[in-house]
Amino acid sequence: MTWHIIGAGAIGSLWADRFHQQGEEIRLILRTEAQVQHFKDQGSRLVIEEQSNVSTVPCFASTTSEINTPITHLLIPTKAFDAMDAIKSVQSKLAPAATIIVMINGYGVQQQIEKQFSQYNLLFASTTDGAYKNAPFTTVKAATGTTLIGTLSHSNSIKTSPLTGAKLTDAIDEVIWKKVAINCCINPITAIHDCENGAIFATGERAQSVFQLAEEIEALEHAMGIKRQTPLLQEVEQVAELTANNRSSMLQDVTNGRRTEVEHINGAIVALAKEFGVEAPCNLEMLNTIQNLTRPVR
Ligand code: KPL
Repeated sequence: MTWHIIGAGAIGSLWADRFHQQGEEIRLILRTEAQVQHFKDQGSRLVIEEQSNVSTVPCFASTTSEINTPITHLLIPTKAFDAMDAIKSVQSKLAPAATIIVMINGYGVQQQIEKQFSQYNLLFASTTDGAYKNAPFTTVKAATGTTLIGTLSHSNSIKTSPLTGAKLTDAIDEVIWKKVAINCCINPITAIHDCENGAIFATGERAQSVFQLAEEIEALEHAMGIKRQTPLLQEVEQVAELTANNRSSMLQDVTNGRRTEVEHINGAIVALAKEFGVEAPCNLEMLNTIQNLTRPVR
């Protein structure tokens, strides 16, 4: 099987490594000729660092226009705001019943993709793997998490996961929601205070914001008819403790002067709150603060 992967981001690189270990061929789809040339100049391989282990993943890379065989298996591990354009950019190269796996953060884009590309075998995945890039084609694997995969359209059920190691779920929508709820409470606090996940309760001010964010999200869940088993605050505490030394993805984006996914995280809550007639002032404050926040690159 040949896997096409959009971009050479950290999570996509981890999956390229896994595909390679299973003997599958990997083709990266890069945005520009210059990126393809850079990749070739670096030896046409991705580098994965995990503690003292370094592995390399040989891959073929091209831009979309150079693809000349239909794409049968496509992984989209992009930022939430890039996912829709990513699919559109390769649509003319997709095989009629291509399997497309969308592995993005945030909430809302998945549903838009589901609506617009329902002719394909669309799957959505959510991962707790931790990884970051420390050079253009080099990824540091920080934590092995769990990846869950499933369909949003319940009529389109699947029997086996096309991603070896990813667990099938028939409730991927709930998994995606649960993750975004946690991200809403952790990520902006870490980005605003330049702190690791473990420090979100370190001051009264931070803790107060986390409490309010969680409260607003639970009120929204109530309005939306979403039932939860565990209080959101308890889940946030658990994840913050488990990932205490992590710098959240939003903090990394802010630190590196990159666009964050806040519109698809706290922004998704703000939009839904409006739709369902509930208040979400703290989520709105996080959205505005993060949008205005840029930290010098270091
Ligand atoms: O998903 C994460 C992120 O950083 O985006 C958490 C769970 C907060 C781990 O860092």
